[in-house]
Amino acid sequence: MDLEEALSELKVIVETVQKQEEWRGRSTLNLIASENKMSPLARALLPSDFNHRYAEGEPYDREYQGGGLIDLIEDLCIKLASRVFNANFVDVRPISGALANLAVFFALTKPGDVLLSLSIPAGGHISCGEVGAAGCRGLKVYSIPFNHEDMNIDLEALASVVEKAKPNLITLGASLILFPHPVKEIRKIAEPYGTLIHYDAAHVLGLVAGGVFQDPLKEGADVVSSSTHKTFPGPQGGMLLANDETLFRKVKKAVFPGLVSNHHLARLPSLAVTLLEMLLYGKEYATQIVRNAKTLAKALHDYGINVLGAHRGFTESHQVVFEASKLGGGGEAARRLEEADIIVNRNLLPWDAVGKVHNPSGVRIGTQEVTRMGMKEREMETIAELMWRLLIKREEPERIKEEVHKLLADFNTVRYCIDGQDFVKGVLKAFFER
Ligand code: DSN
Repeated sequence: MDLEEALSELKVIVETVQKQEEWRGRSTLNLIASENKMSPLARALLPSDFNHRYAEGEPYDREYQGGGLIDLIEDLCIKLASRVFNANFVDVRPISGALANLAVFFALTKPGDVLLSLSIPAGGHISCGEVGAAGCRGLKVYSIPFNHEDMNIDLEALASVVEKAKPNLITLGASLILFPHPVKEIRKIAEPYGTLIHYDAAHVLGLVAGGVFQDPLKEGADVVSSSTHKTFPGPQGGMLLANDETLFRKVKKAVFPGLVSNHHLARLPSLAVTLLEMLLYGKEYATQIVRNAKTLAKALHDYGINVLGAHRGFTESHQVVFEASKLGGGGEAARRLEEADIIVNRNLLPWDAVGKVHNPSGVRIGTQEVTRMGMKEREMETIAELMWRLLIKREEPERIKEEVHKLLADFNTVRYCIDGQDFVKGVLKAFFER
């Protein structure tokens, strides 16, 4: 390759990043339930020299010299997370939620063991199925029975599956989760068989931090795994929490030296900032996320859209899910919404066959990012109206897009974060001058 060719490729790379900033960063209504925006300070600290360094091991016990400063930051992350989640033990080294799940499977099971988890259509994450991390560990996976009406776990049916399958581990928590899972009740069902309870909190971690959803550890989960960038608005990464030291020692060993060597250090200062911000503003933020989800769900329902969970108040989380068969399917509806710069994802619903993945029946929406940008109940009603006009009244996407941009113009600042202090202003100024 000569320099001229390299420069032309370079131009594509740089322009693509700029376009992403301009389009997804500023010009779309982001309603993907697994995304969020970091605070300006967390974002400013992300591209630091920690990107270039190694720190295998644990704080103050590393394989490399030169790690004193990351020790300080990682130790702070652990202490802050322990406070936010009321957990005796924390590991922030998994670099993703799926890897945190794999660490749990490696620590607490052996090949051939039985795992009960939710199927993907019922909301289970791919890593908890045989096609994902659980299968990589050689686990036999059986589905947790799910009540389609209540959009929650069917406890009676579960009790009989547990009796027959005698699982080694049950994974709760989900990627499609409208209501808290009955952790306490499931622990009672599982206890006689010595079954451990794992809760994947990736989607609801910010709600747990804000105290507005269930507290899985308190309710009886032995270990909680998570990513750190959905309702919890931190950098992309993973986390593990537990209260029992013997169990957690196994989990930590699965992380290192098991699955992670260097754990992508540059995200940790941003994680520490996010934990601090959640200690300050987490309750207010999480409360508004759920209020917004309920308002959006009801408004869509009032427009005749088939929103799930109606008889239970639609949702207790950040998610709103609707059935889109009459709108051409979830894939078709999501594509039409994207034409108007409204970004959602198509989603399998509990009664869908897994093979229906390209045009499943559902659409999943998350309110955490628009809430982060300051939107409240009134804006949720506007969003529902725009969706109705686009999907049901079949107005032109270009026309709706203009209104989406008008709405976004008033919501271009990340809220619920530390931003006014001179010290923070100085950091941000330095970041933008870099
Ligand atoms: N599959 C992602 C989601 O729920 O969107 C999480 O990894």
